[in-house]
Amino acid sequence: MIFDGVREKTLVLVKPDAIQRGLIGEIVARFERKGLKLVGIKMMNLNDEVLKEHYAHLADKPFFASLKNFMKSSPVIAMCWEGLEVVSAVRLLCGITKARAAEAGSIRGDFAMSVSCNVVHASDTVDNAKREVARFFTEDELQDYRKSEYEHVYAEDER
Ligand code: IDP
Ligand code: MG
Repeated sequence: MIFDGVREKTLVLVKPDAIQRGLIGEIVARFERKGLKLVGIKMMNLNDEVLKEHYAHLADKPFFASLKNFMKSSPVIAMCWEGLEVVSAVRLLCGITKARAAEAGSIRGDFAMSVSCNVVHASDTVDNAKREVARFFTEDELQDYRKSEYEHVYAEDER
């Protein structure tokens, strides 16, 4: 039996800079090798409507228009990853917003130099993750399956 904590979900976007630089595989591999479970993935074009919602907390910033243009400059990969405390685990894997100051070993720390072009988006809280997963995926786009490696990724009392 898998307990509900292991089913926590988070949203990750592979941003246009990473698509252009051929980093999709590298980024997906970071989450896979951590032991996370991929439950949804698709390539999509973002529009102003979804970006206004997604980046509502930045709407009054001077860089908001250029952020939207950047996020519309090519398709993105939207992914939903699942695991125990996955929201905070994925934020740690991604590193801080300003990529050139992000910790070496993190995705932004290893692959990016910019504040804006920082290769990935990851949900920042459990509540926002719920909203963001629902924004980018319908229920039937999210898979429910058994991952056999879980018995090695988690201890008995964690899964
Ligand atoms: P986060 O992506 O690390 O959660 P947020 O503050 O939520 O950071 O900002 C969302 C995105 O907006 C960032 O990832 C980055 O692409 C862009 N952004 C944030 N701050 C700046 C800035 O000062 N200049 C330009 N772009 C920014
Ligand atoms: Mg954010």
